[in-house]
Amino acid sequence: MQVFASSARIRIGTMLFVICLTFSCSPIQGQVEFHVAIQGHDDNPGTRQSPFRTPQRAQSQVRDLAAVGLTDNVVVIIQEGVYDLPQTFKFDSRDSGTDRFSITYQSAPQAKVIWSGGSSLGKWQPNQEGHWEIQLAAVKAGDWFFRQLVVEDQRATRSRWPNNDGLLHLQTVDETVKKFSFDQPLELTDPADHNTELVVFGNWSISRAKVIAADADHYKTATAMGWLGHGPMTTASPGKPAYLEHHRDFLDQPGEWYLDSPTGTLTYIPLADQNPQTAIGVAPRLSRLLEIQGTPEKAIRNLRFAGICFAHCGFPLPNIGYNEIQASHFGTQVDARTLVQSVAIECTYATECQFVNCRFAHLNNSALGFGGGCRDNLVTDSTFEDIGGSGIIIGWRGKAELDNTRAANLAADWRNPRDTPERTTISNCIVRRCGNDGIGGVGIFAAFSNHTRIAHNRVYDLPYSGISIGFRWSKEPTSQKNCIVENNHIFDVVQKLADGGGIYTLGRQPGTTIRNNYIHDVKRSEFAHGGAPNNGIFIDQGSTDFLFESNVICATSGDPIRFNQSEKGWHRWEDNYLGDLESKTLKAKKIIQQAGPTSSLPSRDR
Ligand SMILES: [Ca+2]
Repeated sequence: MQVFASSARIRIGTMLFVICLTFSCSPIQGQVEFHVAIQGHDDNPGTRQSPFRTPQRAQSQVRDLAAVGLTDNVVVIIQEGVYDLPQTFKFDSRDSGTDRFSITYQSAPQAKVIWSGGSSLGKWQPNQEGHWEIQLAAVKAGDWFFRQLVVEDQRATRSRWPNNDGLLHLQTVDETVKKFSFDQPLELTDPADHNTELVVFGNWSISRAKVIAADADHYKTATAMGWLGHGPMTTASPGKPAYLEHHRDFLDQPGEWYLDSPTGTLTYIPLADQNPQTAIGVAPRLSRLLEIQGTPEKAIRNLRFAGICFAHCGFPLPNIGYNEIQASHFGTQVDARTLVQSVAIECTYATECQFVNCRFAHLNNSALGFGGGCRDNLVTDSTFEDIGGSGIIIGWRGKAELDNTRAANLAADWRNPRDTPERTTISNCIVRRCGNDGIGGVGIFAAFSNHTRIAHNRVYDLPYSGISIGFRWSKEPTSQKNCIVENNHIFDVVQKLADGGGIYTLGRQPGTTIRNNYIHDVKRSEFAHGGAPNNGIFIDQGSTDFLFESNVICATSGDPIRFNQSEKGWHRWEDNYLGDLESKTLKAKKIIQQAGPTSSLPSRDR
C-alpha cells in the first residue's frame, strides 16, 4: 500500500490495515474485497465474515478507497438474494476505477443475485371467483401505480380484450385521432375509471393512449393515437388492428391481472399450477435501476458488473401517450421533438465498463443504453428477456445531447461529435421477448455510434426487427459508421408488425460489415398491417456503403433481402446464401453452425 499524503488517505489506509489484521482477508493478493449479504449489516466492516447488507454501503466504501487512489483491483462480492433498490442506484466519477485497476460488483460463485427495482407483493388471498387478490395501501393512497406484474419470474398479462391480437379493428377515426369506433360492439362504458389503454397497431409501430370516455359506439382517448403527419402507416386509421388493455371486466383468462387504484386491489387469475402461498408477485416501483454517469472531463472507467440480474423496472405511460416512430423512439407528430424510450440502465461517459454474465429481465422500458461519451464498453455472456421496449440501445440519447436545430430532429446527431459512443461490443448474448409493451422495440439498436460490434448473439422471439442499425432516412452521413454485425443467429422475429427484418438498416454507414449471420423464420402475422413484407435483411432508405458477406438467410415471409430507396449497387456483396436450397452448401452449413453464442451461458439461459 502506498504512503498516503493526506490525512484522509492515512485514515482509510489505517482502517483497511486494521480490517486486514482483524480478518486476514482483505486485501488479498491482487485485489481488495468487500462482501455483501442479505443477513449482513451496513455497520459491519464488509468482510467475508462480517458483510455489509447493501451494495450501496459497499459502494460508499469503494468510493472512499477510490478517492485516495486505487492500488489494486476492487471486488464487491455479493451473496445470494434479492436486493431491492430503494431508488436509482447511481454511479458517477467517484465510482470510477482507473486505467490499471477495475472495480467489480459480482455475485458470489453460484449465487443468484437480483438487483430489483420492484416490490415483492406478499401472499395472495383467493376471492369468491377463485381469483387471487392483494390489497396495496400505497396504491389506494395514490402513491403507487404500475403497468407491469411478474409472478414467479414470468410476466403476467395486463388484462386485455380481446385476448388475442388481430381480432378487433378500428372502424372510424375522427379528425383529432382521439375518437374511435370499432368493428365489434364494446360493452364497457366506464373505462375512464380503470386506467384503460387503447393499443393500435401501425405498420411497424404501435400507439398507446389512455381511454378517458366511452359511450355505446365510441371510445375517446386522452392523446392522439399516432405519430401525426406521417400518414396512416404510423397513425390510427380505419381497419387497423387494436386491443384494449387494463379493465376489471377484461379479466377472463389465467395469467391476467388488474390493478384497481381507488381500492388498492390487485386481482390476478392464477395459472393452473400456481400456489397462492408461493407464487409471489413483483411489481416495479422504479423507472430506472442504474445510472452510470461520468462527465466529459472524467469518464467512469473500468467499472464492471458480473453475474448480477437486473430486474423489475416500470415504464409509466407518458403524458403525451406512447406513439412509436420506430425502434423505441416516439413522439406526437413529425415536426415535434423525437423522444427515446427511457432505459433501465443508463451509461454515459463510461469507458471500459463491462456487463458480464448478467441477466436483464422484466424491465418494462428499454433495458440497457450506452449514450454520450461511451467508449470501449462490453456486454457479454448475458441474457436480455421480458423487456418492454428494446433490449440494448447504443447511441441512446436520453438527455439534452441532441442537436435540435435541425428541421427534422428525428435523425438529429450528437451536438458534440466527441460524444459519439465508440467501440461498444455486444457479444455472446441472448436477446429475446423484447417489445412486450412498446411493441415496435427491437433486440439490439445502434445508431449515431462508431465501431460498434454486435457478434455471436442469439436474437429471437421478437415482435419487430432483431438488430436495427442506423437512424437517418437518407444518404447524408452521420456519426454511425464502422459497425460490425457478425455471426449472429436471428430467428422468429417480426412476429407482430410489418416492414421489418432480421437485420434492418438505414442511411449511409461507411465501414459497416454484415457478415456470417444466420437469419431464418422471419414472420409475418395474419394481422400485420400495410403492404410491406418482412425480410431476412431489410436495407431501408438511404442505406449505403455496406459490405454484405456470407450471410445465410432462409424461411422468410418476404424475400430474403429487400431494398427500399437503396440499391444493390450501393453496397458490396460477397457469397451470401439466400433461400433454402442454397443454404445447404457446405460453407453455409459452417456459417449456420458457428452463428450465435460461442461460450457456455448459464443453464437458465439455454
Ligand atoms: Ca382478457
